[in-house]
Amino acid sequence: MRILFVNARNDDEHTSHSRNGMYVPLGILSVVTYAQQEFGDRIDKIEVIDEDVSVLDPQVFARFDLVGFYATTFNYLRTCEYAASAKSTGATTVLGGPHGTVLTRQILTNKSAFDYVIREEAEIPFAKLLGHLLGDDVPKESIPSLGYRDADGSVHVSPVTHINDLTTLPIISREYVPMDRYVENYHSIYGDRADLVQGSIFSSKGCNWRDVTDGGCVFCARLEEGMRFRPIEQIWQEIRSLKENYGVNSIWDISDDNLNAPEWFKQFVDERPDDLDDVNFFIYSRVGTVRKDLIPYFRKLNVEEVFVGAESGDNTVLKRSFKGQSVSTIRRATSLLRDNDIRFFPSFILGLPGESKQSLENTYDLCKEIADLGGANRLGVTILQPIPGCSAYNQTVAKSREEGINLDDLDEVEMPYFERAWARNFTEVDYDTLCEYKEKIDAVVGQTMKVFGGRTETEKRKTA
Ligand code: B12
Ligand code: SF4
Repeated sequence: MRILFVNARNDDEHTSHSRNGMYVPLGILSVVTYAQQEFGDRIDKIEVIDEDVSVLDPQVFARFDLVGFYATTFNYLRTCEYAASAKSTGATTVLGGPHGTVLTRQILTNKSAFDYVIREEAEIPFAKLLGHLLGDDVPKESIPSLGYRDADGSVHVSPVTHINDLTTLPIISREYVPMDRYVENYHSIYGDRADLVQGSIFSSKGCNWRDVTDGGCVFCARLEEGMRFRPIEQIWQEIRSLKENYGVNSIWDISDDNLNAPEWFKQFVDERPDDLDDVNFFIYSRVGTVRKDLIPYFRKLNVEEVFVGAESGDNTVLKRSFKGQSVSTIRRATSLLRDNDIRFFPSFILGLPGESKQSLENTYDLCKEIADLGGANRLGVTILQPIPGCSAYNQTVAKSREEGINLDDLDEVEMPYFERAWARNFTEVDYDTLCEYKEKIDAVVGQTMKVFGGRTETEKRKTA
């Protein structure tokens, strides 16, 4: 069996992320590592093409029997094109990742290019599917998280979703991707950080806040329920191997919220082996969990920067977004970090529920205030995108249904429609006003800091 995994580059209409091509596709690599461990010699070869760092020539599909694709909503159309191309050479195709997880039924109904869709965490379901395809006694119906079509075209989606026990998975291998290219891309954007060799890991899955609020922040499309942690010893072992094999000296922990369980975090820091005390970290946190007692631990871990979801400078909007924080908690967290010389990267979202001219003004003021405060040298501002998997997407679909527009059966999500429909129905301003404020914030904050968060349509037209 010859297997190829593909992460297609983003569809043309979507701008790419500030960190595209700088971090390896951990999800694909985890599925590959597990498959290799379970099947060893029964697999003739496994290759990975990450189009964020390599070019894919569709002729390549002819060399493989099975092609697996990772898709978000933003590279889904290109993924469909590639899957059709792979199918035309006789390969079996499998789709995984967030888009297929949310829209499994729609995809299998509308796109014959995909033979299988695996929802959520795929290490074990993919290995079972591989067993099935290799002729082992593994009926398709028994495979958790699997969606497929029967001979008569009817769609089946397993009612059982497999949830990984994170203590049993192997360390993710990076040997399938060109590690040096991610580092080159990082240096080309962050020229002042030529000393930094970055690598990513995940220490946990899940977010407490999402669990206690039944879905969490209105824009969040992260899917896993419940909190799970990897063994601390294994995480440090993985970091050691990144350091030894690739010279990594800076870790981005992509977990949903690194301070979900402060006591776990403290233990993680305390168990850091001495030979890794020169590695630094970029971590994520909700503002509420940036606490005084954690500051010494940030120091001990060499935390370079804390990404904090500030989101808005308006309390009403924050409340309606189920964010669980207020402007004063944002101020408290940013000041605490600044006062302790720990850099932070605040991000804001425009177009939250109930957004008005006044709330946009409040956000504009808070962005300026944070820029003046010091302590951050970059800031993110985006306009809310109702992506499949988040509550804003479900609300937009439901509202459109009321208006006689059926979006329930679609697998292709036209983001400009969703963005506008969301702004029209759930905010007090129109989409153009959101763009206007994004440009205003970019302009004022951009005088002293790097601003991320994509371009508005006016800006795209200017450079077209
Ligand atoms: C790290 C990350 C990134 C990195 C990606 C680095 C890389 N090359 O992978 C960067 C910063 C570049 C990035 C960019 C973007 N991201 Co991002 N990202 C994440 C994040 C935080 C973690 C993903 C991760 O690595 N998890 C750890 C691994 C082990 O798990 P996993 O990826 O979920 O993989 C499992 C399954 O998906 C599945 N699987 C994965 N691959 C495959 C392949 C096959 C064949 C199969 C069968 C299964 C399978 O099995 C895996 C193992 O269990 C998630 C949030 C989250 N918690 O998932 C958002 C997330 C995936 N990103 C998201 C988005 C929207 C984007 C952007 C489009 C943002 C933008 N506006 O530009 C871009 C574009 C990326 C693209 N090419 O499409 C959304 C996707 C929502 C959606 N419906 O599409 C998420 C869910 C965050 C959110 N907004 O809520 N992202
Ligand atoms: S955006 Fe962050 S804090 Fe909010 S629910 Fe998602 S992971 Fe949790």
